[in-house]
Amino acid sequence: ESTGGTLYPRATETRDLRTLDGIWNFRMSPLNPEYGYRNGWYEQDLEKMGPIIPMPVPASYNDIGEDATLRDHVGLVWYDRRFHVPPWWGSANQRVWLRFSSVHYAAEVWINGKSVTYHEIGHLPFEVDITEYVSYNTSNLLTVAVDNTLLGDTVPQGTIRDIAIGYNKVRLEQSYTFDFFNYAGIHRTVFLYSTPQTYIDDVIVNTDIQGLTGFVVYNVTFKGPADTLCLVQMFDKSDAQVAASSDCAGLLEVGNANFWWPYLMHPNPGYLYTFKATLIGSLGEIIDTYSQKIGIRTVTWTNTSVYINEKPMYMRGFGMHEDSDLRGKGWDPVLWVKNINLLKWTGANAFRTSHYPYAEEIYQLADEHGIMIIDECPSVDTDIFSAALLAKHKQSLTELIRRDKNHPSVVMWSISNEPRSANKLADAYFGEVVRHVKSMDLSRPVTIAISQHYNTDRSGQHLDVICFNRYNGWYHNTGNLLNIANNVVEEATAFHRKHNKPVIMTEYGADTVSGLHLYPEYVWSEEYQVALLSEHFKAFDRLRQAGFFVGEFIWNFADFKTAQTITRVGGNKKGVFTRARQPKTAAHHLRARYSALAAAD
Ligand code: GCB
Repeated sequence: ESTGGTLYPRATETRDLRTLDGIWNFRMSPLNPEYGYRNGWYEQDLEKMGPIIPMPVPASYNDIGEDATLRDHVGLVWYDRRFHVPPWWGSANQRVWLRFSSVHYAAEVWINGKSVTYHEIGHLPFEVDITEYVSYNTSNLLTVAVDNTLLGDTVPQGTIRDIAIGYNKVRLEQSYTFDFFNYAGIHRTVFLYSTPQTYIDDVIVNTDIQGLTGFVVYNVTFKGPADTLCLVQMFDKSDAQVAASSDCAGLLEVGNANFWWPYLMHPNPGYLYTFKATLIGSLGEIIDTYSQKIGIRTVTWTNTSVYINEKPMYMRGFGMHEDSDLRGKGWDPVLWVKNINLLKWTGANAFRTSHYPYAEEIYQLADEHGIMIIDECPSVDTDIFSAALLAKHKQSLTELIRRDKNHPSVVMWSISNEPRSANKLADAYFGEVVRHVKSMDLSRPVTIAISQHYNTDRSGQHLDVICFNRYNGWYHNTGNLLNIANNVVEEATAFHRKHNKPVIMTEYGADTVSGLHLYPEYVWSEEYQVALLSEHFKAFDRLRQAGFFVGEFIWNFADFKTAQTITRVGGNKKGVFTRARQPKTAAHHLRARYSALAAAD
């Protein structure tokens, strides 16, 4: 049985943890998708059956080799490795869990030749109890088949066609409309961990505030005998216990609480408590424990404003990507600690996980630093609106909300980026998606990054906050800086008038080749990017006076890789940082604005 991998794996006094990260064996499957299956690639070591290449995990496989067929491969690839399970896990009667934090796009997993789980949709974790499949006194073979194929009902959607590559030969070509490279592989950490037979299965935390008091409404769920008891404790930063309860579900009260504040709405942003749950058996013995960091804060909204802890907030940030040289979308702590440092250096207080859920460690960093997140599901350029797509779209949100519900940094759900929402079917479709999100979480506003005209869009009426993307001075009126400020003010105002909801601009920007200087400002130059930013800043200042505008997000934080087209020079160059995370002139310009806003918070 495969579950959502709800809790981030942690070692505790009752749980052991190791990662299976490292260098795995890897083989591309030939065009025929059945080939590896028919030849039993899942039941023997890949290296015994033919040529393999070493493949780092976690990483995208695309940019590791020197061969375009690996980069552009469509269909199945196979990974395997051997691992040992500590014998004491067996003698202590522990369950053995295998958890993938993300495999893009679909994965089937075998242990010692037996299929143990299948998961579809990238960027989201899945896990399986493999206790009955593992051996303790020999090594175990772990095999993963990964399929990167995107079709009309995958999230996100794509199209596949055969293209001729010579006499009687074809290869598959994947196309998609979204603007980032469809990197694939085992993208995040693979965990092997143990729990007791009776174990904590989920912890749900919601917080509220009243004056100086914080309230934590919690629910600890477990698998095991119904008469299992709970102990719940909260500790502050200095490890002093501030609240406790012996109910598995209940309410904790923290007097004089340190609330979680965004950077820099408070001198001490990102304050986190430790929430510890313990299962206790009938003899008073400790059965299982699990700890996680939580923040006490509220998010509320009206038709003009969004509030954190009852204080109006204004988001200043970035659209981003999980993207870097060589690693593609592979989780990389070096990259992300650097990214967070750069975010804070600019004075930003927010980012959107455009256009898919990011690695869980990134949300943990954001929690600690007080960075707000608009958490986006993997549905980008949503189109066609079939029942099959709707089911999968809802599934992606089920898994996203299960995974991220306790992060104080997550202040909004984005259920799509740039859907083709002028389509008649979009109304009912997004109505249903929003209902689904609300059935899981009422504590955060729901949004979509809309690109359709406010008159033709059929999604906005379902949302709590309107986000819109617009490329004035770039795709519209290329090279013309003069109308930007007025256009932005008019469009944001029109969205607000139509829906009577708070409005955020989630994308604007200009492709910029680092080092290209052209004056007077000319497209693709650093000067043009700076000037285009300045015009948007004028609009944002006017909109803030108008009283319904709650955030600005430049596109993009850093340059990133895309599919090959004649409009992308080595990828999308709208970053204010290069792909190597060095500032373009615009980064300094943006920093001056964001820092001034931060100082006025
Ligand atoms: C958009 C998309 C984003 C693209 C960007 C661009 O509207 O949401 O994914 O990268 O435009 O630069 O074209």
